[in-house]
Amino acid sequence: MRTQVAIIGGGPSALLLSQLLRLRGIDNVVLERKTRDYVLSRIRAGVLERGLLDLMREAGIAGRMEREGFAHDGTLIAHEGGMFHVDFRKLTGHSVMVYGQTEVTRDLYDALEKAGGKIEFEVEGVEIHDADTDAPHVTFHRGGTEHRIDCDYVAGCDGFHGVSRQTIPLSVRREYEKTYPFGWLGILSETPPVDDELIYANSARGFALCSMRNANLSRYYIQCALSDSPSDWTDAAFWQELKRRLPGEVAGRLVTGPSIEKSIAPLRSFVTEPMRWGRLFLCGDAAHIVPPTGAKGLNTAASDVHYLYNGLRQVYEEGDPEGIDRYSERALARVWKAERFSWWFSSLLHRYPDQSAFDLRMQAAEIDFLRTNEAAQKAMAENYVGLPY
Ligand code: FAS
Ligand code: PHB
Repeated sequence: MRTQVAIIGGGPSALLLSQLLRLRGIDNVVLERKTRDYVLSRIRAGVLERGLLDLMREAGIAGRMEREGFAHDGTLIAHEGGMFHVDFRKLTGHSVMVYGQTEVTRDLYDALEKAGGKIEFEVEGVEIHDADTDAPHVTFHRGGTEHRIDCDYVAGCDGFHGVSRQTIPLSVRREYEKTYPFGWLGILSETPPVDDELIYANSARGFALCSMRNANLSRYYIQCALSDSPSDWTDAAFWQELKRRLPGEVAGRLVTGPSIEKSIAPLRSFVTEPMRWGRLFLCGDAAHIVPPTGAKGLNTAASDVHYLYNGLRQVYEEGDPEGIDRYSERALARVWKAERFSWWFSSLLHRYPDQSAFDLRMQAAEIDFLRTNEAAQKAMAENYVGLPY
């Protein structure tokens, strides 16, 4: 088989890139190691930045999001029993959209299948060959048969545990990492959200987040120990702990119910440089990871897709390699700002085991400054709605 762009991975980065390329007549094949249902079963991001909304419109898959998504003009931040609102719309002129990553991925799968796009599920042993030459190729096997795809370029959209980043020699790669001494225990429940807005809470017992997917599907998170597993937490224990971390007037109106999904995500900040090696381009979680506090994971994958798609379009349509030659530089400039915001927002809202009394006072002063200072709120809002591409 031959294609112009071989795309490794079948998550949101891969599917959005595939859809955009296909609309410009650039042939591509997506290689996903799991099944469609498995990919859709992973409950992940919930908040979409303006840049991703525009990309979805450009990709022609924004219809259901426009109908079913919830525009949010701000967020609530709770601390020590009090709560204040940061008004994104007033401060930046923009809002964010609450529409689950699962739904974005579903919309992309539907578009790919409707357009007759090429995706191979349940592939095994993907290997990227000769990425540092003008004639790369990819091999994989399935059901005991080896397959080869010759291509012009390879997009590594296979997430943090994928093969693409590992293909770049260690002598070329520079990796930056910070791990956090806690995780997020998240649940989905078919209950009405506790508030119209998201609520980020810093409490003496740890971080909590109240989010949602629709008027009767809520998403809640609490900071938990890394040693915890979902089975350590009954629903009753989760709800009790969540209520203890929220202001009383919020806890009092929380509607609880059985969890329909319960999982723990570790928190990590990670970046690999460069995001290009020869004709291999890393995109999304394959290149970088953020703690989910700032809702930047999926959204930063989207900005990578924007830069890579336009670079590939430029080389195929105009014969100009400028976009792909500057891909890593452009993508990383925005990635590092997302890393900074996610690290800052996580530092602001979580309780760390090694925090001194002074550290806690600094955290409280930072939250109070955000509560009382419009410039501080504007800086937070600009990052949360998404910095320009
Ligand atoms: P993905 O990891 O989504 O997709 C990679 C795909 O590649 C997967 O389908 C995988 O099966 C496939 N793959 C891997 N190796 C392969 C191989 N060798 N061959 C073929 N296929 C291969 N972000 C937020 O903004 N908010 C959140 O609340 C949030 N919560 C998260 C919770 C968890 C548990 C995790 C892991 C991430 C969370 N994220 C969140 C971040 C998440 O949304 C990612 O940023 C987003 O999935 C990135 O998309 P992709 O880059 O497509 O990577
Ligand atoms: C979610 O709804 O899953 C969500 C929202 C905001 C975040 C992280 C996760 O910062």
